[in-house]
Amino acid sequence: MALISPSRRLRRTPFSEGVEAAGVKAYTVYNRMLLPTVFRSVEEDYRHLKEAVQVWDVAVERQVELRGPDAARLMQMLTPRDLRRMLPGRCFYVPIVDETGGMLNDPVALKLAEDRWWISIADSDLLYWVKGIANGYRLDVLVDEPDVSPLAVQGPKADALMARVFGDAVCDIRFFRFGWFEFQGRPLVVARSGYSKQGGFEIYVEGSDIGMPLWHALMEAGRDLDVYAGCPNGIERVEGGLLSYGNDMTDDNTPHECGLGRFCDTQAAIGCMGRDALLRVAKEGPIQQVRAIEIAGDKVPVCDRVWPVMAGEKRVGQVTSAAWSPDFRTNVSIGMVRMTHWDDRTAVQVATPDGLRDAVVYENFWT
Ligand code: THG
Repeated sequence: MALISPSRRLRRTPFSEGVEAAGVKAYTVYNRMLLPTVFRSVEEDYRHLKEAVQVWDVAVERQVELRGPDAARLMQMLTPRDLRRMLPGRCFYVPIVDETGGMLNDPVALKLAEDRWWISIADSDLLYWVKGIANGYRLDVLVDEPDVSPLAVQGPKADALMARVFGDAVCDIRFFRFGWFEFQGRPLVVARSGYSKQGGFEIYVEGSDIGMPLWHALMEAGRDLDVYAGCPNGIERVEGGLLSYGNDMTDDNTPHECGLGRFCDTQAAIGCMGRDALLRVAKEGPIQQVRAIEIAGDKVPVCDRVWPVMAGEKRVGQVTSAAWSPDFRTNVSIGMVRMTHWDDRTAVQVATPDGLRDAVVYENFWT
C-alpha cells in the first residue's frame, strides 16, 4: 500500500513524537487519529510484549465525557449492561447498542463519580449518537470529548515499571478498577486494563502537555526492564479473542452474536435504547456467533476483507481477523459462524485470497 498523506484531519496524539522516535513502521487510522500497528515487526513486537513491557500510544481510545445530574441515566440509555451496582472507581466493558440492538461501539466505561463518566471508545463516532440522545431527551448533562489520551503499559513487567513511576501502590489496583495517581503534581486516572491478555495498566493522560514527559519517564525508568514502544498486537489480540469494532463486528450485529451476552442484563437495563429490540431477539437466541477459527497451512495473508467460511458449497460464516501465531504454530482467527457449524471442533473451510483452506471452529480462544 502507498503512504497516508498527513493533514489536520488525521490527528496526531500527545505521544506521536515518542512513537516516531521509536521508529514506528506502520499506522492505521482509528477515530480519525493515528494508531501505530508495527514497531520492529509484528512477530518481534508479539514476542517482546509477552516477555517484557511495552508503552502503547492508545490516544485513539478517545473519551466521551458525560457530566451532570443526568449522566448516569444517559449512560444506562446507551447500554444493555446493568449499571445500577457499578461503583465509582470501576471500569465496565459495555456493549453500546442502537434502537435495533445493533452494536454501535464496545467501549470501556469508567465511573468517576455518580455525575461524571468517561466512555473510552472503539473506532466509531459515538459522540454524535450520545449528544443526539442527550439533546433529544432534554437531559441535564454535558457531553464532550475532553483532552484525555490513554497510554497503555502492557506486558509481564508492567507492574515493575509502573511502581517505579507511580509508586508501589499502583500494584494494588485490581483488574478493571482504577485509582488516582500523581505525575508531576497532576492527578491521573490509572486503571488495570488494556487491549492485551498480558496484563498491565492504562494511564488516562489528562492534558496533552504531560504526554511526552510521561512517555520519557516510563522509557527512562524501564531501561533495565527492556521497555520499548509497542501497540495493540494483531497476533496476540486474536489469540486472546479481543474483538475489534469495525472488523469483527459492526452495527449489523447484536451483542449476543458478538459473544458479549455475558455483558448484557437486558431485562434489568431499563432505559436502554435497544432494550425492546434485544429482548425480542434474545428470546430466539442468535443464529450466528463469534468463534475462534484455526486455519490450516502456512502463514495467511493480511485479512483486510471478509473471508467466507464454507461447508462444502454452503457459506456458513466469515473470518474477519487472522494471523500466524508463532506460539501455537498455526493460523489463529476470529470469525462469525452460523449455528449449524458453531459447535466446538466443527470442520469447515475458509476461502482465503490464496485459496480454500481447511479450518476448525472452536468455542474458546487460545488464551
Ligand atoms: N481500553 C480502553 N479503551 C478502549 C479499549 C481498551 N477502547 C477501544 C477498545 N479497547 C474497546 N474494546 C475492548 C475490547 C476488549 C476489552 C476492552 C476493550 C477487554 N476485554 C477483556 C476480555 O475480553 O478479556 C475483559 C473484559 C471484562 O472482563 O470486563 O479488556 O482496551 N481504555
